[in-house]
Amino acid sequence: MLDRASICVRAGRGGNGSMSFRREKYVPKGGPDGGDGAPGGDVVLVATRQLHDLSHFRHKHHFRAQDGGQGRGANKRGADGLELLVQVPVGTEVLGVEGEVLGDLVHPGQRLCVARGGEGGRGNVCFKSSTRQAPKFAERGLDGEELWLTLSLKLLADIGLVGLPNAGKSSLLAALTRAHPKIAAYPFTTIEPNLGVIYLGESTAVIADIPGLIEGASEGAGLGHRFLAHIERTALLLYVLDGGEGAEAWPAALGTVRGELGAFRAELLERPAVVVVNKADLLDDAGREEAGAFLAGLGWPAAAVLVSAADGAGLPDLVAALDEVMAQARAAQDAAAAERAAQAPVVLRPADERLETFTVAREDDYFVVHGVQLERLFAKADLDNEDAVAYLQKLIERAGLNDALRRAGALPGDTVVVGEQEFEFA
Ligand SMILES: Nc1nc2c(ncn2[C@@H]2O[C@H](COP(=O)(O)OP(=O)(O)OP(=O)(O)O)[C@@H](O)[C@H]2O)c(=O)[nH]1
Ligand SMILES: [Mg+2]
Repeated sequence: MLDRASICVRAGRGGNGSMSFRREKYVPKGGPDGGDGAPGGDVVLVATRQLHDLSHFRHKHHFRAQDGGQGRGANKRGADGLELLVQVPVGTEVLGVEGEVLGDLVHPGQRLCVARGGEGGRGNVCFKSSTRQAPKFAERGLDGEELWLTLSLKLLADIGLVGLPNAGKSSLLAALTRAHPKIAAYPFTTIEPNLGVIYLGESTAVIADIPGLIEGASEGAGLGHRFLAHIERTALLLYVLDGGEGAEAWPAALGTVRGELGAFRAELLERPAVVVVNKADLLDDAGREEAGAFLAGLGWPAAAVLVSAADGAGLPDLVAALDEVMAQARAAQDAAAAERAAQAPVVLRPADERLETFTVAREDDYFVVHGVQLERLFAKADLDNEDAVAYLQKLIERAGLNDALRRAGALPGDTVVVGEQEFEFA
């Protein structure tokens, strides 16, 4: 099961604006009629239940949306670039290069736009004014956003089975659901998570059986660490202790497992829980009594039950306990989700700024200008076109860039860098 993948997404480039003049019979000099270029398509991730892991990203890493169409004469606008939909399984978390969370796709059909298409350039008809009757330039379209993302799949199980290796977690999954996980008398039989559906009264819940946890699992010992993430989103944890190990072993076993869960995410210790001592069939009367006393003395979990995955003893009680605790846990989860939704959405992109908002910094023998709108303007400009440069000069003069450059010590002939473009200060 592939639960992590890196992909590169690239939105479409905006189409160039067109530089064109009307040509009609008997009209010797038509006015400008170059249409605008269209924006490039976005790259959008969509959650689907059709996929269950990220294996289709194993060999495909690059995703590119369509470019916007170029503007044409007769005021024709280009066609919008089509957005590219990339399907990911429900439960996919999307991380940026720094590991920051960009989004979490938890509902089927949920969408997340991860790369925005570039703006289209304006056609020359836009630059017509009373003093400029025949603008001989148009803007270029902007590149679409391009970035690397990490996709991380976390199973969306309701109940997580946790315990030391060999405690009988997979056996319980098999006894409670129709799943057929591998079961054997040695530790680390389970090497990949197994899922099963359990019927709880009116509702159903998905149980995840993960590899056994050992001391150090939260730092990567055994197999546990990679899979701890899968139980992060469960509403309820079902701790499984090995009855066959005897009463003295249970507190330590529980302590080890809770220690690792707490080291991975402290909040896992607060999660609603049910504890079972499994393999009741291996216990004599005295052992069963000890188990009863141990479970009754625990105090913290919502419920504690003595069961046997082998002969089914105690399982109806366990199902009843899971049903009850699950209902409470779901109510708590819904309340938390409502609270998160009520908080203001995170703004990932800077708000659009004005042309006058920029900074000038001297670096060695050139000057670097940063400003969202200015950079956009330069990226769209064809600096080989005299008329485009003249138009740009007017705008940057008005925005105060020339003054700012002079104040920063720029002299005629110095190089000025704006985004990816350079020009000579005049
Ligand atoms: N007698 C008895 N044996 C059990 C019971 N439950 C599980 N076992 C045995 O215990 C051993 C381990 O069972 P698994 O279900 O593979 O244990 P696990 O916790 O999934 O183990 P890992 O996947 O290695 O972490 C197997 O030999 C099972 O047959 C039970 O209720 N009674
Ligand atoms: Mg197992």
